[in-house]
Amino acid sequence: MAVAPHTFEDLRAATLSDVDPEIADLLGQELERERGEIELIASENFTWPATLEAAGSVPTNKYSEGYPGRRYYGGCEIVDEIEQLAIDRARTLFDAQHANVQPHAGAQTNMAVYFACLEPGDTILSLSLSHGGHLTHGLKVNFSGRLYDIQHYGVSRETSLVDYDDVLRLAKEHRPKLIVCGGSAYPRTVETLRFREIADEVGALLLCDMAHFAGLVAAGIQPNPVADCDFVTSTTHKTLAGPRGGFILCREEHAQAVDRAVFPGMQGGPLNHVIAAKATCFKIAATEPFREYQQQIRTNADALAETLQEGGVEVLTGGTDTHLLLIDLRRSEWSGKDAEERLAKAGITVNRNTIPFDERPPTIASGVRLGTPAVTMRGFDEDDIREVGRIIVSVLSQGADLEALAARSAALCERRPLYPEMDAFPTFGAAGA
Ligand code: DSN
Repeated sequence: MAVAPHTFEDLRAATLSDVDPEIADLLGQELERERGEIELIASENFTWPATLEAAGSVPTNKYSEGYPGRRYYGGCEIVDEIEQLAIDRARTLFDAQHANVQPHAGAQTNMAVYFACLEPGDTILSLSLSHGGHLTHGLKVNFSGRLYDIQHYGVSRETSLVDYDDVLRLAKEHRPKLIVCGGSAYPRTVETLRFREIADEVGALLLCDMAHFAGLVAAGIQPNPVADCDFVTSTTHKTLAGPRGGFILCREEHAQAVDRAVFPGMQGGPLNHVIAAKATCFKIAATEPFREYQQQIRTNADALAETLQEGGVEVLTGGTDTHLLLIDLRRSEWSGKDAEERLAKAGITVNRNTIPFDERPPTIASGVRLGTPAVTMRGFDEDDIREVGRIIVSVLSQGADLEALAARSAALCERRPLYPEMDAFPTFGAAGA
């Protein structure tokens, strides 16, 4: 349709660009932004065309409060099958006794676990945000910090690694009801067995938030936390490369409490279109090509850490066991904010990040967090990521020609096109027309 729709009948047949050219154009612009920048935000990824298709599908129309076979609405036969497939695939992929695939995002997964096993005022022991934790692990301005008594462990000043003896000491002192491990900016393996021993010693429950490294777990590259933990929470859109969403794995004994906490405890109607896309994401994550993709994420992360250090840029803990690493700028002339802004001018997207014992506030920060899932998804190999590392080293040097560096970033993006087939998708193809 070339002209704006005027009637109800027109609207029922119209495409997005017919109805809302402004939004269609912005979606097209976002596609071009994603294509044209080197995306190193460690929590982001470019999901598969197959999951995009599922996420943009008709179950968005369906209400289905409840769970498969136990709904409060009619007409749920098909969405029951969709959700059951997602549950079964999640359980199989991570070898879990129970899965809840309804949480809308990562924050809701942690909220549901807290609601399932804690009362307001109960004590949680978790990694502090500035040492690599997460908002929902007890930041004062977050619901978690407002509702619960939060005690934090941190990393060692010398090694920047979790000090398990100190975690045990704090656990004995504070007797938490729940210990939380995992986080958003911890580059090394989370040793869940050590946490299990500590939890058992003080009679605490254990939650691992594996949102960042779930893809590596699915591929068998990072240890699976499920056996050691009472609860495991995750998102589907980070290393796991699925749609934006969350899911919870837990032991059977907690299944009913978790399900009740999600619905009716804190969410209403599930996002059935997103649950369909989660099912597809779990199916893909069980394949050999997915394992190879995750292996390349790891190889690229190591190559990036090495190249940065060869160029004199400090990397916290000297490297990474995962997909993410932290540049430590404390001994440089730049803050995290400076670095983020300079890198953006050179065509590289990152986020500033506090590093342990940071003296700068989070809005400025002394670190930058980098991750390789998104660039690896668009096909960057070791040579490409080494070139990215050299560009970053130059950006963080005095007198860098940021325009020339941006041209080098653009050349990499051109060589490794993102979503080359996407112009065939009607929604995006019409953008800007
Ligand atoms: N905001 C995400 C991250 O960047 O790690 C975590 O929720």
